[in-house]
Amino acid sequence: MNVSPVGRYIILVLVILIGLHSLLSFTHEGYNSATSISSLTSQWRGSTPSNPNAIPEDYYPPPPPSNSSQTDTGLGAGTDLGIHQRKANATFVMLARNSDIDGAVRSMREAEDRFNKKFGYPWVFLNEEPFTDEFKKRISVLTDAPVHFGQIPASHWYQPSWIDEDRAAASRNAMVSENVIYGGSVSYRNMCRFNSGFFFKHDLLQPFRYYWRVEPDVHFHCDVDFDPFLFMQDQQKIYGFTITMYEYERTITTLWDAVKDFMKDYPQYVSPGNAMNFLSDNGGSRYNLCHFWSNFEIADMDFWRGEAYSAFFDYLDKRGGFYYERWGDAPVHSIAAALFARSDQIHFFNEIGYEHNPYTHCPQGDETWKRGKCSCDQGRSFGEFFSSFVLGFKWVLDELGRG
Ligand SMILES: Nc1nc2c(ncn2[C@@H]2O[C@H](COP(=O)(O)OP(=O)(O)O)[C@@H](O)[C@H]2O)c(=O)[nH]1
Ligand SMILES: [Mg+2]
Repeated sequence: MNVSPVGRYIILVLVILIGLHSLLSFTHEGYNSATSISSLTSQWRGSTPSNPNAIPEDYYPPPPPSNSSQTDTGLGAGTDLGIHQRKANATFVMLARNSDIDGAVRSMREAEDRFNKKFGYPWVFLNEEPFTDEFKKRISVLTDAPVHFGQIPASHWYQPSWIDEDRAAASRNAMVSENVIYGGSVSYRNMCRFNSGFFFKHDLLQPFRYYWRVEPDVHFHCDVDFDPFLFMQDQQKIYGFTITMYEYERTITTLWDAVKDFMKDYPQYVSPGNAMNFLSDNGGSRYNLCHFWSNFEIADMDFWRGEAYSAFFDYLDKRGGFYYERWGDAPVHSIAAALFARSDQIHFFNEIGYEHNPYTHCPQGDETWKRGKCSCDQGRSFGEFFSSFVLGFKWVLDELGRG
């Protein structure tokens, strides 16, 4: 392999940095805990009996009846048969283009195999253009559950006329020249604004309260034998996630200023017991860029439809940041869930093995991983390593600043 001198330097620097990261993780307890992703989300983590956040045993199907001669019902102590006869008011939702068909089929196939063929929740597909007959045919064949295909109203999708297009174009061009991912794309901005403020207003979603967002080309690595929708409903959760991430700061330069202004203008919407400590390391003056990765969401649409979020979305929308910058639905949803709900209403679904390129969440805890017959490798969670690596730089900089 021919590597240029510059390439060699880059590889050398990377090797040194990775080595230093590993060494510091081993030798410095403070470094290790500051860079551990699990410590970031520890308030929502579960899976061990000592952690009350794990999905309660009652939500799993009872074990099959034993062959012994005892008149054993086969039901574990405390099993509530009722749970297995109830369903939540919920649906899957996927936003997709006709050209996404192959990836959409792959994602839906896995969601059906790993969960939904046992539960039969409906699917809603949305697109700003009409779905083709081919798309509908290849999707509908995958399930016995109801499937709905809807077109998004133009007013929910396209850049509004009150946006100053010259200003928006100048910002896009600047981002292109800085190689910001999707920096030049208007359709990506339409998508982020739609996912932030409009999908739950679509006619096809009106009958439903809870949704599970699925994207084309994602993977579900484990059997999900419990009903996460029912869990959300019974436990009054409003937002469920599997992966947390840092936002690219260049895309949300003024978002946190807008959030702080909103909190000043509408203090009544900021919830007691909120999760501000997930968003900020200094009580709210700076956003630490943490967010739930929203390509996976199991959440309560009534929260998005409620007074606090409606006011919040309108406030942000008026700032124009979806087009003058490139605000994503992930930080917007995450900030709202963390501020306008109690932190105990946000749930980390450790049990759901999930992958959206390039990151995977593989359930932690051997029992959970085995029970789910998971196809992911627990030891190779690149996302967690990468994030801890980035956190490592932050820790070193903070330490230098302090010193
Ligand atoms: N109908 C439609 N769906 C889109 C468009 N752009 C993105 N999507 C969907 O929006 C979701 C996020 O887009 P994706 O390209 O995966 O963005 P990324 O995950 O941030 O890289 C996926 O479900 C896409 O299928 C678009 O222009 N039209
Ligand atoms: Mg995606």
